[in-house]
Amino acid sequence: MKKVLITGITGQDGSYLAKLLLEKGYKVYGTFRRTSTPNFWRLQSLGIYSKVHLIPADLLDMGSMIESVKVSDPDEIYNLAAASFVSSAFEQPVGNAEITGLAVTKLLETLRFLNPNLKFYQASTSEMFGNVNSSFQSEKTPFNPASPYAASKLYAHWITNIYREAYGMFATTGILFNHESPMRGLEFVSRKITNGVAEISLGLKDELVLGNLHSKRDWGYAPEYMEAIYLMLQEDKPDNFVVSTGETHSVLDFVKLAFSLVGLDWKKFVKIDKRFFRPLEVNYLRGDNSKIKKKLGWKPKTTFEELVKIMIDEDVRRWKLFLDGKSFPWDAPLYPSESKIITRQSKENREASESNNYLNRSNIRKKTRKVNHSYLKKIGTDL
Ligand code: NAP
Ligand code: G4F
Repeated sequence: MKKVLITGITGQDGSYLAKLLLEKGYKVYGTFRRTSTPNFWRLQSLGIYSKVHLIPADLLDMGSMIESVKVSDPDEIYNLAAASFVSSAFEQPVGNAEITGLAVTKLLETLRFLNPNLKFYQASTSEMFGNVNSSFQSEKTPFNPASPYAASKLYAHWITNIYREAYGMFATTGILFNHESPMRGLEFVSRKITNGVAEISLGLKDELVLGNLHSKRDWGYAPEYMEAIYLMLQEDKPDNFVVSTGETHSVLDFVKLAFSLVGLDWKKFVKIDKRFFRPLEVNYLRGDNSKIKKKLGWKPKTTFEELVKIMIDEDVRRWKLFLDGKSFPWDAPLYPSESKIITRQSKENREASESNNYLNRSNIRKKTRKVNHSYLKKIGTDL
């Protein structure tokens, strides 16, 4: 049975990827952060919460990341964890650089030492293109990042390419354009709109406050993008791939469509607040997906109109459940029982230590002693 480690399994992509890989017969491990409010609603909603193996780890804590690799001993790692909200990277640029950028080098170093033969995926982003003068962005388009998040991701992207070339590691990147779903966080504009429109349509709210309506994005459907990244790691050689729909739409297009789907006029409800504008904006993104189509046979299936409808329908359904007195999964956060979490003390961890040759502590100790011994001999002394 193939084993996979997904960093950021609690996020939108992590949860869909976990579902996909479980369906493909993988043993799925995922890292999560211990927080005061548990964040397992996506895994619960997708019905896979009890099927994945959870390892507490934080990208800021290298020891915990090493531990997660050691315990899972994976064939493939998908590094999806990141501080992924662009606006908040302007608020916390240093933290973002450490989590989204530098931590990737630490992870690659860990793999270089522990298991340079496994397959590694890095979640790169179309944000790295920033504001460019090309109507489509491809793997060959020069990068011009326009946010601390994009700069951090670009560093991570380059370091992944460097490790591939310098050490021959299987290190692949996917340059994914925006992808959305009912599992998207509420802070991102797509879910903010569909959730807000759902509430308005049910009389729970009477306005939707947004920022810049004129930027354009290439919006795809998240589960399909997880198929694309899975295909990347089934290749014989590592590479960089753009994943996109090839279409672009403005935030205003999204708003108009969302309101029209519930039969309302957007102008009556949408307010603009400067609070939601960014110090620097990426105005236009549209990806050229010809490489992935040609090399991996992947292509997007869900249209923009279908995507917005999927999200609106699900948000309306959730709010109706709420009005009927039934809870959302995230109203009843479930913390995994301690027996489900693999910790440094747990049996599974101890077994992994014993069985992983490259990490067998007694082996390491023996080797160290041997090296010291011969070194001492060389310099004319011995114990
Ligand atoms: P997401 O929903 O925000 O999920 C991010 C994940 O990273 C969460 O599981 C989060 O854990 C985890 N995380 C954050 N900080 C961490 C830390 N310090 N240590 C360990 N884990 C941490 O993002 P997503 O939409 O699934 O995106 C997945 C990846 O693809 C990200 O790297 C993102 O930057 C990149 N990407 C996304 C898109 C897109 O359109 N969605 C496009 C291009 C690239 P918590 O649940 O505890 O917060
Ligand atoms: O939904 P957004 O916050 O996504 P953004 O900034 O494009 O980033 C997402 O996609 C990237 C891939 O290109 C990922 F790498 C990244 O991790 C993330 O998943 O904003 C989209 C657009 C922006 O132009 C923003 O200014 O919507 C505009 N917008 C207008 N009003 C708003 C709002 N964005 C948010 N979040 N909230 C608003 O009220």
